[in-house]
Amino acid sequence: MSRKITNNIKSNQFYFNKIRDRYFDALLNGQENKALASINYALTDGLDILNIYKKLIAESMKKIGDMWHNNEITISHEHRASQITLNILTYLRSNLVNTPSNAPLAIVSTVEGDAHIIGARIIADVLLINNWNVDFLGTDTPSKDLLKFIKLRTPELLVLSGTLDSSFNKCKEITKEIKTTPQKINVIWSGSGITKKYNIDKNFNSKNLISKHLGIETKYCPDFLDKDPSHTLIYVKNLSNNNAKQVSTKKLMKIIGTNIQYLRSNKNLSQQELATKSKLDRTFLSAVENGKRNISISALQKISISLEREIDDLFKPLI
Ligand code: B12
Repeated sequence: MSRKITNNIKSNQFYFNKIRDRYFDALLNGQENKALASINYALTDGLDILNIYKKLIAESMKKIGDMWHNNEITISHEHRASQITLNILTYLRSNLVNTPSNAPLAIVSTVEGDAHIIGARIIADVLLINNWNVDFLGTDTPSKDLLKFIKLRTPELLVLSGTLDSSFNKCKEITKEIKTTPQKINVIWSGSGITKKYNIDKNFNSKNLISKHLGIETKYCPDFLDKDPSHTLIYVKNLSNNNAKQVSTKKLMKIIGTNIQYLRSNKNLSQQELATKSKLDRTFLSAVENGKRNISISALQKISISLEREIDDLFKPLI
């Protein structure tokens, strides 16, 4: 495959599948160097980090899991693949994270009884890469101790990952405790134990929706629920935007950028596809999405038409 791939090819399923299969083969055969090489290949080609986590790493681990459950490989093969994946995550983290010391704090953990670390670790790393300080507690944190720790550390955000069906009740208990205290902590949960059981395939950004869907009293609900780390990241980015009383130009640029990114990803469009559709340059669109470039009304109009939304929709945080 040519190294000079275009953005269109990068968003192409064939391209993803090819690199994912290389990564998967390396995991299956215990070849850490090859696994790392395929991730570096994707990075050099400019594949964005969220897609590396979601499409290469998570999908490959799920494939390994299916083989284990079908008795095609042993649990030792699975353990080896999980360890290689954790090493790769450490490699990515050490290359991409440079969190400022005054960044807000998030606590990320799985719940009591749940030993599945990789989903939680991906979310922790996504937050770190996006300038959060993260206390990552790993797996199987006893609820009592977690609650004590939260009181001590007073984070802005608590992220719970639940992979087992039984994790749902643990998430519920912890959230109820937290929402009963005067501390104002945003709580988000996800993980396949919750999203599969409750059939969550879109984001739930209002407590009323979450309450209805999960059958939990609104005041004890998590603040956001989605299976996709990208949407969660957008929600998290908007946490500070939502608190703004008077919106500065800089904040408005951030809100507009985040909204465009959110609506684009909901339509499954790559940056290049949206830029082409709107007759704009991709690098310009990327800077706008990151809140780094001021955008003219005519360019905003083109984008809102491509996204099939009213232009006004782009000015207030959508999630
Ligand atoms: C690897 C694995 C293990 C390893 C874990 C190793 C480790 N260090 O993590 C080991 C061997 C320990 C294990 C044990 C068990 N496992 Co297991 N395991 C898996 C497997 C194969 C892969 C999990 C994984 O890492 N996936 C890759 C990650 C990246 O995906 P993910 O966790 O879904 O995370 C993604 C999203 O869900 C999301 N996400 C996750 N958390 C969060 C949080 C937020 C806020 C957001 C936004 C998103 C998000 O983002 C991630 C990236 O997209 C799955 C099979 C599968 N198809 O998933 C079974 C699976 C999870 N295991 C299962 C079971 C039943 C068990 C055992 C009970 C088996 C047994 N009989 O002993 C034990 C339980 C141990 C325990 N106490 O937890 C079941 C769970 C069924 C259920 N719903 O309850 C599964 C689904 C297998 C199956 N099909 O039955 N397991």
